[in-house]
Amino acid sequence: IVFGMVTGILFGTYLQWLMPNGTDKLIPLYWFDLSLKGFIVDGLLEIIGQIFMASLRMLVVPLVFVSLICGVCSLKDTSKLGRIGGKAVGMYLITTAIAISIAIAVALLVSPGEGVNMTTDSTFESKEAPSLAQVIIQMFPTNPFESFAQGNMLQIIVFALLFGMAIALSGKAGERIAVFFEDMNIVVMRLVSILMNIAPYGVFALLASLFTTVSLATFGNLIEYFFVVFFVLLMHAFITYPIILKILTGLNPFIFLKKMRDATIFAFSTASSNATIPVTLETATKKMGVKNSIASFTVPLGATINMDGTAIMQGVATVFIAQVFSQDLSLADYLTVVLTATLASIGTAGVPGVGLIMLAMVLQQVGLPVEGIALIIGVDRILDMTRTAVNVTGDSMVSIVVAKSEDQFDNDMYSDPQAGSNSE
Ligand code: DAS
Repeated sequence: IVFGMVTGILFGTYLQWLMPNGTDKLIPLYWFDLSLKGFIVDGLLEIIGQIFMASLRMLVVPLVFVSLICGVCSLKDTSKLGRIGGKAVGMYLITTAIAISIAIAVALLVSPGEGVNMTTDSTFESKEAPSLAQVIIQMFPTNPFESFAQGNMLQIIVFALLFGMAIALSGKAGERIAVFFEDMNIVVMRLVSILMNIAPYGVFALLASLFTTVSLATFGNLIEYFFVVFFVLLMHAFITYPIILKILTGLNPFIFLKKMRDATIFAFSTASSNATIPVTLETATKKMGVKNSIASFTVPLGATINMDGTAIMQGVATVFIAQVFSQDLSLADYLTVVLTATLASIGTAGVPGVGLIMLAMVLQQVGLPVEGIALIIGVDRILDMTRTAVNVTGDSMVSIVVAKSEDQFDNDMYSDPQAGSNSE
C-alpha cells in the first residue's frame, strides 16, 4: 500500500508535468480521446479510484451492523454497554476539545492571516449548527432500512446496539441468531481482506489522479495557513496521542503508530473515515489486540463523532479567517468555537469535505464571514486527507484505551509485530 501511495503521487506529479495546461492530444483520433487527460486521468485512474472507493463504502453498512451486533452479544453483561459508551464518547469529546484548543493556540502564535489581503466574491451557504437535543433525537431511527439506505451511521449504530441487546436477552432464539451474526461477521471480514488485496492499485489511482492537479501554485499565500494546520495535525498524531496512550495504558506508542500505517494510508487516500472503517476495524482487532466487543462499537462511533483532525483545521481556519477579515475574536468567542466544533463533529459523518461544511457552522456561531471558506478551499483536499488520517488514528487510540480499561485487550497481539499480517 505504501508503494501504491508513493508511486501514485509521483505518477500524478509526472502527468501534471506532461500536461502543463491540464490537457494535451496524444493521438488526435476524433472518435476516441486518447489524450493523457482523457484516456489516462479521466479514464483509467478515475475508474479504478472510484471503484475502489465504492467497494470500501459498500462494506461499511453491513460490516458495522454485523460486527456491532456480534460485539454486543459477546458482552455477556449488556449493562457494560453504558459504561463502555460513556468512556468512548467522553474520550472522543475530550481529545477533540484538546485538539482544537492546541490548534487555536498555535494559530494565534503564528498568525497565518496577518497581512493577508485576500478577497472573495463567492458565497458559501452554511447550515445551522444542530442543537445537542436535535443531534440526540436524530440518532434514533424511525425506519432502520432507511438508515441503512442512507448510510446514517449514528442511527445504524443505535439500532444495532438495541437489536444486539434484544438478541442477548432472547434466550435460545437469541443464541441461534447470535451464531448467525458471528458467521456473517467472519464472511464480511473476509470480504475486507479480499478488498485489502486491491488496495495498492486503488490507492495508486486515487493519488495519481489527485496529484495531476495539486501544485505549489495553488498554495500562494495560503502556504502559512497550510503548514500551521499540517504541523498541528502531525503534533496531535505523533505527540498528543502517544502521550495519552502511554499515560492511560502504559503501552509502547511507537508500536501503535507503526501498526496504524495501513489504516492511515487508507484514510489519507480516501479522505473518508467512514470508508476506512473496515480497515480501522481490522487494524484494531487483528493487529492491536482490541476485542471485537469493544472495537465494533468504538470504531464506527469514532468514525462518526470523533474528528480531532477536523477540529484542528477548524481552529486554525477560524483564526486565519478572522485575521484576513481583520475581525478580533474574544476569549469567549474562542470557547464558543471549541464547543461548536466539538458538538458539530458529533452529528456529521466521516466523508470527504465534511470538515468545511462544519467550519461554516463554526464561523457563523462567532459572526465571521462564512464566505471566508472560499479562501482556503483550494488547499483543503490535501488537508482533508491528512486530518482524516488523524481522525482514524484517534478512533483507534480511544478503542485501545477503552478496551484496556474493560480488560478486553490482548497484550500479546499488540506486542506481536506480525499480528494480522496474514489476514491481508
Ligand atoms: N473527511 C472527513 C473524515 O472522513 C474529515 C473532514 O472532512 O474534515 O473524517
